[in-house]
Amino acid sequence: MDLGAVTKHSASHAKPNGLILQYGTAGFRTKAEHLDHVMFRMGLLAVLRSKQTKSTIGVMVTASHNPEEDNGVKLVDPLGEMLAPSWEEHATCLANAEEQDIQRVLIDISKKEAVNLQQDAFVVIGRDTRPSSEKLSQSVIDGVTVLGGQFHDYGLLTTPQLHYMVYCRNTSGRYGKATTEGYYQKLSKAFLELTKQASCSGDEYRSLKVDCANGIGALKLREMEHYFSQGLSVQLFNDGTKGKLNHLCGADFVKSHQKPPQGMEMKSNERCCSFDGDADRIVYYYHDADGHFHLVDGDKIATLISSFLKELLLEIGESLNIGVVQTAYANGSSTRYLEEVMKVPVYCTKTGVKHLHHKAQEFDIGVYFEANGHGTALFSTTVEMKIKQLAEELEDKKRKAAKMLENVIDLFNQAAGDAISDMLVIEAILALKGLTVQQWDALYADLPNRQLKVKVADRRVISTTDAERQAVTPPGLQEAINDLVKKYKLSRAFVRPSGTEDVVRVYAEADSQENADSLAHEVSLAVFQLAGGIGERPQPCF
Ligand code: 16G
Ligand code: MG
Repeated sequence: MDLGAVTKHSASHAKPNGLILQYGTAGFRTKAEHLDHVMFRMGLLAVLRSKQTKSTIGVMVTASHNPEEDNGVKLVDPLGEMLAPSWEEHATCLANAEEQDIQRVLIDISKKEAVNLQQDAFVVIGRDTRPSSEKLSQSVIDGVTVLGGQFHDYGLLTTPQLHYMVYCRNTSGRYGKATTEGYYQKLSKAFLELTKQASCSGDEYRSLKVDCANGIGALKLREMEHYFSQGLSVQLFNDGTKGKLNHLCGADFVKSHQKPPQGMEMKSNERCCSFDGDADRIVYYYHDADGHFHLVDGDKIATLISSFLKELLLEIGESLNIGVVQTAYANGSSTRYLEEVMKVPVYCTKTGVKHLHHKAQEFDIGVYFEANGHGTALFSTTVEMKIKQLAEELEDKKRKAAKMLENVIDLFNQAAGDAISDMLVIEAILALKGLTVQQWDALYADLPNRQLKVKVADRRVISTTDAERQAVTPPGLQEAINDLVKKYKLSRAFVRPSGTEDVVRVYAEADSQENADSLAHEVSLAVFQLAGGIGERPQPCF
């Protein structure tokens, strides 16, 4: 480790005075102009992690659904997973170190993690379309090279594509080719093979409007569309040629405002979907004949996918254990439907893909989705091998079902939740089952719900347990919430400190929209009073 060179280069990526950042739910995120030093230092850290794991490590420059002025960075571990928790701590430590302490922190991490500094290091880098991303990814590269790491800069990629590249490279190409071409081919081939089995090929099933949040999803979907156009035609909106990234569009906007994005022409009963700014989230929606907007969120996606997988397994005659993983934000109706009607076990974890992903790995087949549209289905290696074998051995209908399951396994990006691969799986299932978006939506009716934010002096005063469904501190808060919830029917509410913004989030659901709004408001007031609210008292805004 040439520490002299580190010090010299680090000086040109100076840390703004007094700035403290945390490696949050999905990496560092803040205003782009405050991130140059973080990028450089994450380049350094990626080299150490690569040396320690003797594998390729990924660095993604993106702030997902945040405003265009923000940016962020996250590291991708060898099998495409999120960075291990102990390294998140190292990341925070390194990002906040004063200039004169950087050498010491690097040595400390290397010692603690027994990094062999003689080992080669290889880092792959991707970035989203933000104006600041190109320069920031250069700072990552600076960090990588100053520690003697090799790198490949993929340039513009969706976040899931970078996860895919890392996974491919660390499995010697067995999973797929580590190029965008390899990604397009793998997914499109599986999609086309799967949809070939669909008996109804009516046009209404085969075209989809996609709101790309004016982000990277538009570029990549455009590159990819001719690979799968025999099976699906996509019409792209908010493709970045005019509008601003994530502004009044994208999955986060649609989910949180429960209304269509700007710039999308929706006719009644047409199937539409939105990606977020780095294309790892997807939600569906449509307008009914009366002009009412209907959101088909991550919970309904999980339901569609898990019921399809269950049917295939039944056909094949295999009893593998399927589990569905959700968070506290999952609509109560979805949990009830999954457990009571579909008879699949449902588990709840803390918010953030890494928590759901981790839990989903416990099952033969783990389907995980956040209500906001982050998710995928994971298949254990044993299951994957077994299905491939059955697809060769079985006869007739069983063989067909096994082949279809094999296609589904190939379609899901096993390295991460991926809007593009989720979209193709959903489109294939709808075509195979001959379902319209309305029929899919009608599986169950969502309970009316409301999400609000409360500003407090220090959101860390709120701590939670039971997968964020119960507040432990401050004292009295949970009791207050319990009392409020009792006032309404079919009601539920919880609060948690955000992992990406300086606010406390409030969620409430109840038997009517009015009641959900009112419960959310009352819980906000309790947070404001008991957890040190600042600024104006929360107002009823509905
Ligand atoms: C991040 C997470 C997302 C989670 C959200 C919650 C990943 C890739 N992304 O965007 O899963 O839903 O944070 O944000 O893990 P919050 O803590 O501000 O509510
Ligand atoms: Mg995202």
